[in-house]
Amino acid sequence: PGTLRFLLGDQLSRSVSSLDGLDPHGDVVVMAEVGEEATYVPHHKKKIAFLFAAMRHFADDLRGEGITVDYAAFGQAGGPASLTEALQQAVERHRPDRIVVTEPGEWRVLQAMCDWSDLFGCPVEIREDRRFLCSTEVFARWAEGRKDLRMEFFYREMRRSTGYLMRGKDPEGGAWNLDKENRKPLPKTLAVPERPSFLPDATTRRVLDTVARDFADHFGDLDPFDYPVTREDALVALDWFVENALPLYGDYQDAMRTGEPLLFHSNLSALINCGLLLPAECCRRAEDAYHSGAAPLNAVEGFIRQIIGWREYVRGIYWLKMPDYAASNALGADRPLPAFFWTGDTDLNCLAQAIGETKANAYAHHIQRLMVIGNFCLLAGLDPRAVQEWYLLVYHDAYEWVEMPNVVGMILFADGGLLASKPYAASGAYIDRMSDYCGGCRYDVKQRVGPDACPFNPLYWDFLARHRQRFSGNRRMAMMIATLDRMEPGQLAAMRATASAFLDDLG
Ligand code: FAD
Ligand code: DLZ
Ligand code: SF4
Repeated sequence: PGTLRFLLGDQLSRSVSSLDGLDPHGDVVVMAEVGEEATYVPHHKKKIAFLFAAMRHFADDLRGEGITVDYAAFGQAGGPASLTEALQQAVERHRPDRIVVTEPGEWRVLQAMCDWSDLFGCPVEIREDRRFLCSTEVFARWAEGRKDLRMEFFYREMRRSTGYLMRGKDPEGGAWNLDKENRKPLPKTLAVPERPSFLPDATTRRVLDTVARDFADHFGDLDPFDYPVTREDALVALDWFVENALPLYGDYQDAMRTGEPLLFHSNLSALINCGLLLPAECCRRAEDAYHSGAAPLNAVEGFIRQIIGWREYVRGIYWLKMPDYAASNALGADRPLPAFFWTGDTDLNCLAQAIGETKANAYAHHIQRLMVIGNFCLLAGLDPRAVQEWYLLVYHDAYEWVEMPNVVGMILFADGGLLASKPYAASGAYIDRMSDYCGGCRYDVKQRVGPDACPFNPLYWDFLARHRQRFSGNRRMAMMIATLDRMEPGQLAAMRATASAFLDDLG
């Protein structure tokens, strides 16, 4: 008997705390592919394939170090159906003195973990997840007594505590945040760098067969699959990003182009969230690129802010506000998801592109998630629970700790403004400025009334009119509310009728 170290599918890092002090002679690492995790929401096929493949490769790496790994592959007769069952079977096999785990990324899994000691009659040690640069305790202390939990203030603290892009007490270049430089539309002729492709090896091909067979009814395309699934390939992807895309990452961070899902984004989120890359090493690589002159400050600051700012901040908010956060619905939204969220089959070209790419790649970049799909969910008043479930199952990087605050707080304003100081609502003009989608759309982005009007326009004004009372006290909304109030009543009524006809047609 020694220690059982239970490693979850999103904890695939050699430096994860549950492996601290591991004795290769007496201890056993337990890993399990289980139906419950793949189906509690029916994840995109590519996400399941990615995680199972990454788990199998990680287990092989551990074995290569001489560590004993008790691994349950999906679908074996008598295999475990849930994480709890997997651990139970492992406890029966190994009779350990104790169990060590790292805290999970979801509330429901933490609840299960807290029962394990009683259930198995064995001590369970739950260790902090040190991959995050701000612990849940430190975040709670930061939040305590503050009226305003804005990301920007948190981010400055994180810059100070990590030392990234700091000159003594001051931010490199004199400003904390260079976001204003990061909103350029993409020039039509600018070429996008070609990415390396990571072709499946025999282990990954076996996983792809399993997923094709056992998860055929799940959302999304399984083929082609070319995502990194090993630590080695994850490092290649990081190097490629820093050398080829990071220099223009800032400039075109908000831009969208038909047929180019990635542009200058890193596509590292799934690798960071499952442990194959550490957030700190990604920031360090980007910072080095700035200091060596390979990437400009607006790009590097923007990238580091997403990771030590937004990423750490949403995780802090999740653990601070759960479990009640999941049920937030400040705007009383209750419309079911339209069917095209599952097919991408809609005349709204921006949504067809963003959802189509989501279906193909289990990926959409931030502005597609926020200002196209998210903006639509907000304006159309879609049910927050249904929207949460959709975002959690369609993206390869989605776990509740990161998905939920982005959905509840950032796109839906369902937490009443805890996370965002104003709703991220926009009319078609924003999408037109930042993308080439409108040129290929059957709607006219300039029109606001009638069957050919871009639906985002009437929906935007209808949204403001519906929630006028709530937003009238918000300083950041004052200009839009004033414009609404100045609008000729007949024109507003016509827009609201157009919005209403569109929403009725959604079914
Ligand atoms: P890049 O643009 O290259 O950004 C670099 C890194 O910064 C990302 O890899 C990611 O780790 C981090 N990051 C950037 N923005 C955020 C953010 N808002 N919150 C947390 N981390 C961030 N990200 C997830 O990892 N999982 C999710 O489930 C998820 N759901 C989202 C849902 C909505 C509604 C929105 C608006 C955003 C969501 N995001 C989520 C954040 C962001 O869109 C993705 O992290 C990003 O698109 C991933 O692509 P990338 O790696 O190319 O990002
Ligand atoms: C997302 C996921 C999937 C699809 N499958 C597994 C699995 O079979 N085994 C496992 O340990 N973890 C899996 N995961 C990740 C877990 O859902 C994740 O650890 C929790 O959501 C907590 O973040
Ligand atoms: Fe989207 Fe409107 Fe542009 Fe069509 S016209 S792509 S619906 S923003």
